[in-house]
Amino acid sequence: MSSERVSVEHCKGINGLDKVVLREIRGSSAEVYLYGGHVTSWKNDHGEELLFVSSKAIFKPPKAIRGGIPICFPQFGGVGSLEQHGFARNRIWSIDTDPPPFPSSTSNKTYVDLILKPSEEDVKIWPHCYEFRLRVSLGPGGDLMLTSRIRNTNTDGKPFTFTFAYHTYFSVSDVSEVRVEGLETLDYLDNLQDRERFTEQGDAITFESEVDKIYLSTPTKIAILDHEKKGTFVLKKDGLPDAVVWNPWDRKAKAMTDFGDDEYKHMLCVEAAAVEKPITLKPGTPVFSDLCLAMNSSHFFSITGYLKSRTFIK
Ligand code: TA6
Repeated sequence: MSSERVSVEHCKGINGLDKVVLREIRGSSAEVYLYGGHVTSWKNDHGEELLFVSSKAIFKPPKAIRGGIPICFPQFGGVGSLEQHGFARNRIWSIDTDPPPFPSSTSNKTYVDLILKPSEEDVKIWPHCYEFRLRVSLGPGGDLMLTSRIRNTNTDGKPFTFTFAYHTYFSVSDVSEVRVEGLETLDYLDNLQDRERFTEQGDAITFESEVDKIYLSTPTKIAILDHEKKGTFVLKKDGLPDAVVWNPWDRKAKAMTDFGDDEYKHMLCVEAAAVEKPITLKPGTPVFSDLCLAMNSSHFFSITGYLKSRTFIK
């Protein structure tokens, strides 16, 4: 292992579940559980946790971990024949010991490669063969990047179609003081009104009640401004046209057994997703979906590009 990569530690987490801890030279870190290929921690170089994980989260299959970055695949939400948000988030992933070459250099990053393939049971509920490779990397500045490479390995030449989301739970100081920029004036499907379509108003989005919206064809950059923290999360996405914004607020919070009654005040989900137009993939070339998260300790929304045009959707 090259010197940069000594900061990759394989160890046991809660309930003895396998996890990988990435540490970056300047002090930022991230934790990924093989259960769900699930990032459960991302800390900046002051050791401050940037992701929300519920104090009541259950780290035990088949329950998905409440918080961090669950991966919704091959189905987002409850629309479809599968369980809510698909099954990737409650399967045990493996370390990918022989990943194909990565398109862009990650030489200065600390990273881990995970892989998920269907079990015989999975093929019974979703009759497709695939390889889902996930690279989780931590950049020199503490940026967290998730890159998914999904390949259809059906031997019968059949394509498959899926929806997808990085269901990120951001830790915020007070959700009623947070603003989201980048989704103004866009159309969205309201999950609280049978996915009826509406158009968002022209100002930054603020929160005073339950929200569950799927914003369509959004910009690749979205900012979450946390005034109290004097910080801005910058979310960049590639290959994922939509963005979901969710906060259960008080009533739904009380109804969730793996979520604290008041925890809704300190989290906001902003999810890079492909929901409106499912992705169809023929056997062969993989499709990429990138998510890059950065936390800028300033109010000013800074634009640093991680954009890459790499979509092979047929
Ligand atoms: O992403 C928003 C959403 O689809 C909401 O409708 C809500 O159900 C949330 O996900 C959490 O879903 P979960 O299955 O993790 O309880």
